[in-house]
Amino acid sequence: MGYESICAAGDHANTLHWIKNDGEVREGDLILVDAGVEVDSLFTADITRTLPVSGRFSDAQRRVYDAVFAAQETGIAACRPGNKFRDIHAAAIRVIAEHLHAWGLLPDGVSVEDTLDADHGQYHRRWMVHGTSHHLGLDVHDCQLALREDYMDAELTPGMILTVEPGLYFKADDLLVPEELRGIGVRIEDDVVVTEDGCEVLSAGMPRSSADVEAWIARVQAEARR
Ligand SMILES: [Mn+2]
Repeated sequence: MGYESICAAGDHANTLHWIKNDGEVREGDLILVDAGVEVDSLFTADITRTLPVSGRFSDAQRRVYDAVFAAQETGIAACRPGNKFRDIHAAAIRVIAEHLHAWGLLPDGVSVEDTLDADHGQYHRRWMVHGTSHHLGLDVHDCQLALREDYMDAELTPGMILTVEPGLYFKADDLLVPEELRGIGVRIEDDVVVTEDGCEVLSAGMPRSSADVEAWIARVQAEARR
């Protein structure tokens, strides 16, 4: 294992580093699995999938999942030479903010631009509490002590390996969101290598969209029954 796996069902997914990995796995809940294999070279992967325990997302779960997926797709599209590391988060968090705004979760009168304002906004951070990316290598958070100009403010260059992992987290006791969203925590994390003209998703072999995840679970369950 590349790091302590996080296996969090239901509301436990809303605790960012649920490494106790206990709790019931209930039909109708989601289970978030953040795990990576370290290979003989000592380099590690860092991948998260959020799966519906029943095999099918509920409408509310799918709405949250698809929002996170859209944010991730936008973040991945920002992984290209010429962009800065921090542009990945900026691209993904805008999509998250747009969805929260469309769902009416931002305070009255707060626009997407308002919440994205670094000094006077950031209302969305209640539900997306971490960065979208980190470098990945020998350490799961590789070079995390690097200076700002060498990390957050640095330009992406071919060969860099990064994670892209937006999420949305609605705690079971969060009275600011509709009841149907409470207890839903979703993160989707993939590993990409920056190429000459964009990036390649190294973990694309594992289904990512909600429809592909459902088809994946159905396939595994059918094989298990055989
Ligand atoms: Mn990660």
